[in-house]
Amino acid sequence: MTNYLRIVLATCGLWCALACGAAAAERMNVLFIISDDLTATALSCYGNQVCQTPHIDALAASGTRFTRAYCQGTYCGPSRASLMSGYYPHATGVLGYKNPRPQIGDRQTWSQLFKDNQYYAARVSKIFHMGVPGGIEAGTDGADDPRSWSERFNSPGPEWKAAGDGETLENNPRGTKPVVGGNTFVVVEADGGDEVHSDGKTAAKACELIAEHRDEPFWLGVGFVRPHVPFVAPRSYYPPFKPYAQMQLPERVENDWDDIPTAGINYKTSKNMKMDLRRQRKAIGGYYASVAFMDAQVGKVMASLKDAGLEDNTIVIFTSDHGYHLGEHDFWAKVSLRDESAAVPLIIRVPGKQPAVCDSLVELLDLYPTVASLCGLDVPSHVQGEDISAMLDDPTVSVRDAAFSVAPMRKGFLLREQRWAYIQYKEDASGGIELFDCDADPKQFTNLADKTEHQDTVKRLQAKLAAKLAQVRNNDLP
Ligand SMILES: [Ca+2]
Repeated sequence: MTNYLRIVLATCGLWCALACGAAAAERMNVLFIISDDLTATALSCYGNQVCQTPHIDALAASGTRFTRAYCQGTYCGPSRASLMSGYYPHATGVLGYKNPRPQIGDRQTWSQLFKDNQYYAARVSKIFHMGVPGGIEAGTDGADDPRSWSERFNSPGPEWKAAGDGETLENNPRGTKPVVGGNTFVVVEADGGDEVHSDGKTAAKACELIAEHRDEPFWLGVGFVRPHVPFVAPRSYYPPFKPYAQMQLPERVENDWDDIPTAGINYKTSKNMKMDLRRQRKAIGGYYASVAFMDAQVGKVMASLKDAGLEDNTIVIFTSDHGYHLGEHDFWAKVSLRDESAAVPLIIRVPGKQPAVCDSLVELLDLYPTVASLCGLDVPSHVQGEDISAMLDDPTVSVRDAAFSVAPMRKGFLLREQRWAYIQYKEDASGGIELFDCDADPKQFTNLADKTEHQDTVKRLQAKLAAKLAQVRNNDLP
């Protein structure tokens, strides 16, 4: 009997060792890198000829790069609350700058699911909303959700107060205004190195955490705040974009605003920001320098992953919370539902999978169920996104025929199909409608919503949008 027991115990021990070893091998880490206010059009892997982003390009070349990924809200608060909670903004009602915890109760956020499954779940800097630059200057937690993390780290930085040569471009036509804080177009060519700034500190902390936690499964969120305004970067990132006069403004057409409903004129424009052509060109150069600086920080984090020997055991995601206008239609910044603002860069690299470019429509909301399923975790039933992991094996796979995004600040809704972009303002469309044929008019210059021959398409998409919104609101929340 004793011998029998010994054999049984030994067999159990061996089985446990094998099973646990196999489980550990399957427990891939997750490295989630999110930039702030980054338009895909500013990245060289998405075709930009001026702004070179070699580190993000390298990630794209070794992963799947999505060309039609859309955010669910076109500014920080709702977009981040949505992708982390798994709910669309109109499901939770988080349309502003709050975390979604009061609305979701005990339901798990994306990182919390991993934390609850024995992962080390940490964030460095901005994952849920944080005010930039104010919250970054203060080094505070912003609209964070403490239950999402095992540990969290902020990265205070000087932002617009950084020493160097600064200029306020916005609402400063006479050039008399000093460099200011807030949500303002300011460019600072900063003295000193990367480590002076929030993103330099974020990269350093992320590298440290990867080395420290290399022997346990982790979900690490790394939030860079550039290229969000103020455009602040060390001087060394500026030479490719100077003199600023060489920066090319986007193609513009006469009377472009004539067919855009009032609500569709973006909240920041060349006109209301009083930016002349010199300032517009400098805004583009300053934005690009911030992107190049952020790209260099991505490179440091990727190098630390390689140094830790974790490249073959870590899913890497790179994205932004929404896009950005750099002068298209004389629009600047975010909020708009045009492609430059509602689309996001998205790269997903899963060990063992072939690099690819995927043109299928995807949403940031899809990250939570996709990454959870890739890591073998049960996806909570509340999650409203789709599992797109099949696209990582075959980029021709499609799981949705439209992406859905909102701009609550303008009561705007976007339904983006492969061909059509349908935008309406107010739920009854009384604030106006825009319809673009993105095959014929990829830069969205001609609003077809009033054209007789397109009334069937308008009606179809209006009904489809109403059905989508009803589906979003039909959920398990009280
Ligand atoms: Ca943002």
